[in-house]
Amino acid sequence: MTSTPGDNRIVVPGAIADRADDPAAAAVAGPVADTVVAAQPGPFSLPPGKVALLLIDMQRDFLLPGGFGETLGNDVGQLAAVVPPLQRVLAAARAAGVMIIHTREGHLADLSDLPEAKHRRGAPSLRIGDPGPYGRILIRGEYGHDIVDDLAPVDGEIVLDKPGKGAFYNTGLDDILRAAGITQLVVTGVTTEVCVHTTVREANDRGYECLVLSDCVGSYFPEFQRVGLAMISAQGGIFGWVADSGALLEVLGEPAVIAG
Ligand code: C5J
Repeated sequence: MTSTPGDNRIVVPGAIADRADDPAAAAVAGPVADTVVAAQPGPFSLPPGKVALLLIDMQRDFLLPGGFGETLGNDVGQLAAVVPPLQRVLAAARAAGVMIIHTREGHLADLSDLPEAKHRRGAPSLRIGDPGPYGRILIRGEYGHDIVDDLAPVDGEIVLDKPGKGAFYNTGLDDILRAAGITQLVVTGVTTEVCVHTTVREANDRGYECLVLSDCVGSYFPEFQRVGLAMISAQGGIFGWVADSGALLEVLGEPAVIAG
Protein backbone atom coordinates (compact mmCIF):
# COMPACT_ATOMS: atom_id res chain seq x y z
CA MET A 1 0.00 0.00 0.00
CA THR A 2 1.41 3.36 -0.98
CA SER A 3 -0.28 6.43 0.35
CA THR A 4 -0.42 9.99 -0.81
CA PRO A 5 -0.09 12.99 1.49
CA GLY A 6 -3.22 14.15 3.20
CA ASP A 7 -5.54 11.17 2.96
CA ASN A 8 -4.04 8.75 5.43
CA ARG A 9 -4.56 10.23 8.85
CA ILE A 10 -5.96 7.69 11.27
CA VAL A 11 -8.92 8.96 13.16
CA VAL A 12 -10.07 6.13 15.37
CA PRO A 13 -12.14 6.05 18.53
CA GLY A 14 -9.69 6.24 21.40
CA ALA A 15 -7.04 8.13 19.46
CA ILE A 16 -4.84 10.21 21.73
CA ALA A 17 -6.21 13.41 20.21
CA ASP A 18 -9.77 12.33 20.96
CA ARG A 19 -9.34 11.15 24.52
CA ALA A 20 -8.30 14.29 26.35
CA ASP A 21 -11.45 14.28 28.46
CA ASP A 22 -11.94 10.56 28.84
CA PRO A 23 -9.89 9.01 31.69
CA ALA A 24 -11.57 5.63 31.24
CA ALA A 25 -10.36 5.45 27.64
CA ALA A 26 -6.92 6.53 28.77
CA ALA A 27 -6.70 3.71 31.28
CA VAL A 28 -7.38 1.24 28.48
CA ALA A 29 -5.41 2.67 25.63
CA GLY A 30 -2.74 5.08 26.78
CA PRO A 31 -1.99 8.66 27.74
CA VAL A 32 -4.46 11.48 27.42
CA ALA A 33 -2.54 14.25 29.10
CA ASP A 34 0.83 15.71 28.23
CA THR A 35 2.85 12.66 29.20
CA VAL A 36 6.61 12.43 29.53
CA VAL A 37 9.00 9.60 28.75
CA ALA A 38 12.14 9.15 30.83
CA ALA A 39 14.91 9.79 28.30
CA GLN A 40 18.40 11.19 27.79
CA PRO A 41 19.20 14.02 28.26
CA GLY A 42 15.86 14.60 30.05
CA PRO A 43 12.12 13.92 29.90
CA PHE A 44 10.56 13.79 26.42
CA SER A 45 7.08 15.20 26.13
CA LEU A 46 4.19 13.44 24.36
CA PRO A 47 1.52 16.12 23.96
CA PRO A 48 -1.85 14.61 23.06
CA GLY A 49 -2.45 14.50 19.31
CA LYS A 50 1.01 15.84 18.42
CA VAL A 51 3.00 12.60 18.26
CA ALA A 52 3.86 10.42 15.27
CA LEU A 53 5.77 7.14 15.16
CA LEU A 54 8.29 6.90 12.32
CA LEU A 55 9.53 3.49 11.17
CA ILE A 56 12.48 4.12 8.91
CA ASP A 57 13.24 1.70 6.07
CA MET A 58 12.37 -1.61 7.77
CA GLN A 59 12.62 -3.13 4.30
CA ARG A 60 13.56 -6.62 3.19
CA ASP A 61 16.42 -5.07 1.17
CA PHE A 62 18.07 -3.94 4.41
CA LEU A 63 17.10 -6.77 6.75
CA LEU A 64 17.19 -9.97 4.72
CA PRO A 65 20.18 -11.88 3.37
CA GLY A 66 20.68 -11.13 -0.32
CA GLY A 67 19.25 -7.61 -0.17
CA PHE A 68 20.93 -4.25 -0.66
CA GLY A 69 22.42 -4.23 2.84
CA GLU A 70 24.20 -7.52 2.28
CA THR A 71 25.39 -6.54 -1.22
CA LEU A 72 27.36 -3.79 0.53
CA GLY A 73 29.16 -6.43 2.58
CA ASN A 74 27.14 -6.01 5.76
CA ASP A 75 26.03 -8.65 8.27
CA VAL A 76 22.27 -8.17 8.07
CA GLY A 77 21.82 -10.35 11.16
CA GLN A 78 22.88 -7.29 13.17
CA LEU A 79 19.50 -5.71 12.45
CA ALA A 80 17.25 -8.63 13.48
CA ALA A 81 17.13 -7.64 17.16
CA VAL A 82 15.26 -4.46 16.28
CA VAL A 83 12.13 -6.27 15.09
CA PRO A 84 10.59 -7.67 18.34
CA PRO A 85 10.73 -4.43 20.39
CA LEU A 86 9.57 -2.47 17.36
CA GLN A 87 6.60 -4.82 16.97
CA ARG A 88 5.64 -4.02 20.56
CA VAL A 89 5.98 -0.28 20.03
CA LEU A 90 4.00 -0.46 16.80
CA ALA A 91 1.20 -2.39 18.50
CA ALA A 92 1.10 0.10 21.37
CA ALA A 93 1.10 3.09 19.01
CA ARG A 94 -1.74 1.54 17.00
CA ALA A 95 -3.74 0.93 20.17
CA ALA A 96 -3.16 4.50 21.30
CA GLY A 97 -4.15 5.97 17.92
CA VAL A 98 -0.74 7.52 17.30
CA MET A 99 -0.08 8.54 13.69
CA ILE A 100 2.17 5.92 12.08
CA ILE A 101 4.50 6.53 9.15
CA HIS A 102 6.59 3.84 7.48
CA THR A 103 9.33 4.96 5.10
CA ARG A 104 10.99 3.03 2.30
CA GLU A 105 14.24 4.02 0.62
CA GLY A 106 14.17 3.25 -3.08
CA HIS A 107 14.02 4.42 -6.65
CA LEU A 108 11.83 4.49 -9.71
CA ALA A 109 12.17 1.57 -12.12
CA ASP A 110 13.81 3.81 -14.76
CA LEU A 111 16.29 5.10 -12.13
CA SER A 112 15.42 8.68 -13.07
CA ASP A 113 15.45 9.66 -9.39
CA LEU A 114 18.76 7.97 -8.66
CA PRO A 115 21.74 10.32 -8.66
CA GLU A 116 24.64 8.84 -10.58
CA ALA A 117 26.87 9.50 -7.57
CA LYS A 118 24.67 7.26 -5.41
CA HIS A 119 24.45 4.61 -8.15
CA ARG A 120 28.20 4.21 -8.51
CA ARG A 121 29.07 4.62 -4.80
CA GLY A 122 31.10 1.83 -3.18
CA ALA A 123 31.69 -1.64 -4.48
CA PRO A 124 28.52 -3.59 -3.81
CA SER A 125 28.12 -7.05 -5.34
CA LEU A 126 24.84 -5.79 -6.84
CA ARG A 127 24.04 -2.15 -7.54
CA ILE A 128 20.70 -0.38 -7.16
CA GLY A 129 18.46 -1.54 -10.01
CA ASP A 130 20.30 -4.82 -10.62
CA PRO A 131 18.25 -8.02 -10.41
CA GLY A 132 18.63 -9.66 -6.99
CA PRO A 133 16.97 -12.47 -5.05
CA TYR A 134 13.98 -10.27 -4.14
CA GLY A 135 13.63 -8.46 -7.45
CA ARG A 136 15.58 -5.42 -8.60
CA ILE A 137 17.64 -4.00 -5.76
CA LEU A 138 15.99 -1.03 -3.98
CA ILE A 139 13.43 -0.44 -6.74
CA ARG A 140 9.88 0.62 -5.85
CA GLY A 141 7.32 -2.13 -6.32
CA GLU A 142 9.84 -4.95 -5.96
CA TYR A 143 9.46 -7.50 -3.17
CA GLY A 144 12.78 -6.55 -1.57
CA HIS A 145 11.84 -2.89 -1.45
CA ASP A 146 8.82 -3.53 0.71
CA ILE A 147 8.60 -3.70 4.49
CA VAL A 148 9.29 -6.95 6.35
CA ASP A 149 6.19 -9.03 7.12
CA ASP A 150 6.53 -8.63 10.91
CA LEU A 151 6.05 -4.87 10.63
CA ALA A 152 3.74 -4.70 7.62
CA PRO A 153 1.70 -1.48 7.49
CA VAL A 154 -2.04 -1.73 7.98
CA ASP A 155 -4.76 0.35 6.37
CA GLY A 156 -4.66 3.96 7.47
CA GLU A 157 -0.91 4.05 8.01
CA ILE A 158 1.26 6.19 5.79
CA VAL A 159 3.89 4.54 3.61
CA LEU A 160 6.32 7.16 2.40
CA ASP A 161 8.73 6.42 -0.44
CA LYS A 162 11.94 8.37 -0.29
CA PRO A 163 14.82 8.50 -2.76
CA GLY A 164 17.39 9.63 -0.22
CA LYS A 165 18.65 8.74 3.22
CA GLY A 166 16.61 11.42 4.95
CA ALA A 167 12.82 11.05 5.11
CA PHE A 168 12.30 14.78 4.40
CA TYR A 169 14.34 14.97 1.18
CA ASN A 170 12.06 15.02 -1.89
CA THR A 171 9.04 13.70 0.02
CA GLY A 172 5.86 15.23 1.38
CA LEU A 173 6.72 14.37 4.98
CA ASP A 174 6.96 17.91 6.31
CA ASP A 175 3.57 18.82 4.79
CA ILE A 176 1.96 15.65 6.17
CA LEU A 177 3.25 16.33 9.68
CA ARG A 178 2.37 20.02 9.69
CA ALA A 179 -1.14 19.34 8.35
CA ALA A 180 -1.66 16.87 11.18
CA GLY A 181 -0.25 19.19 13.85
CA ILE A 182 2.57 16.81 14.71
CA THR A 183 5.49 18.26 16.67
CA GLN A 184 7.03 15.17 18.28
CA LEU A 185 8.50 12.22 16.40
CA VAL A 186 9.25 8.83 17.93
CA VAL A 187 11.92 7.55 15.57
CA THR A 188 12.73 3.89 14.92
CA GLY A 189 14.19 1.84 12.08
CA VAL A 190 17.42 1.26 10.23
CA THR A 191 20.16 2.10 9.99
CA THR A 192 20.99 4.18 13.02
CA GLU A 193 23.89 6.14 11.60
CA VAL A 194 22.52 6.51 8.07
CA CYS A 195 18.78 6.96 7.44
CA VAL A 196 17.77 7.35 11.08
CA HIS A 197 20.45 9.96 11.76
CA THR A 198 19.82 11.85 8.53
CA THR A 199 16.09 11.97 9.25
CA VAL A 200 16.55 13.08 12.85
CA ARG A 201 18.88 15.86 11.74
CA GLU A 202 16.46 16.98 9.03
CA ALA A 203 13.58 16.89 11.51
CA ASN A 204 15.55 18.82 14.11
CA ASP A 205 16.32 21.60 11.64
CA ARG A 206 12.62 21.82 10.80
CA GLY A 207 11.64 22.26 14.44
CA TYR A 208 10.43 18.76 15.31
CA GLU A 209 11.46 17.10 18.56
CA CYS A 210 12.68 13.53 18.10
CA LEU A 211 12.79 10.66 20.57
CA VAL A 212 14.98 7.86 19.19
CA LEU A 213 14.27 4.43 20.67
CA SER A 214 17.65 2.82 21.25
CA ASP A 215 16.51 -0.81 20.93
CA CYS A 216 14.24 -0.05 17.96
CA VAL A 217 17.01 1.34 15.77
CA GLY A 218 19.78 -0.83 14.38
CA SER A 219 23.13 -0.65 12.69
CA TYR A 220 25.32 -3.19 10.91
CA PHE A 221 28.13 -1.82 13.10
CA PRO A 222 27.86 -2.01 16.91
CA GLU A 223 30.23 0.92 17.37
CA PHE A 224 28.14 3.12 15.06
CA GLN A 225 25.03 2.13 17.02
CA ARG A 226 26.59 3.21 20.30
CA VAL A 227 28.16 6.42 19.04
CA GLY A 228 25.22 7.26 16.79
CA LEU A 229 22.86 7.22 19.75
CA ALA A 230 25.30 9.11 21.97
CA MET A 231 25.61 11.86 19.34
CA ILE A 232 21.87 12.49 19.36
CA SER A 233 21.43 13.15 23.06
CA ALA A 234 24.86 14.73 23.73
CA GLN A 235 25.25 18.46 24.41
CA GLY A 236 21.85 18.70 26.07
CA GLY A 237 20.11 16.87 23.21
CA ILE A 238 21.76 18.52 20.23
CA PHE A 239 19.60 16.50 17.82
CA GLY A 240 17.03 14.96 20.16
CA TRP A 241 16.32 12.49 22.93
CA VAL A 242 17.12 8.78 23.42
CA ALA A 243 15.25 6.18 25.48
CA ASP A 244 14.58 2.48 25.16
CA SER A 245 11.22 1.08 24.12
CA GLY A 246 10.43 0.08 27.70
CA ALA A 247 10.40 3.71 28.79
CA LEU A 248 7.92 4.59 26.04
CA LEU A 249 5.73 1.55 26.67
CA GLU A 250 5.58 2.45 30.36
CA VAL A 251 3.63 5.56 29.49
CA LEU A 252 1.96 4.49 26.24
CA GLY A 253 0.70 1.20 27.62
CA GLU A 254 1.40 -2.19 26.08
CA PRO A 255 -1.44 -4.10 24.46
CA ALA A 256 -1.79 -7.59 25.91
CA VAL A 257 -1.72 -9.30 22.53
CA ILE A 258 0.59 -8.37 19.69
CA ALA A 259 -0.83 -9.22 16.31
CA GLY A 260 1.39 -11.00 13.80
C1 C5J B 1 21.32 2.76 4.13
C2 C5J B 1 19.35 3.24 5.40
N1 C5J B 1 21.98 2.36 5.19
N2 C5J B 1 18.04 3.03 5.39
N3 C5J B 1 20.01 3.12 4.22
O1 C5J B 1 21.85 2.81 3.05
O2 C5J B 1 19.93 3.51 6.43
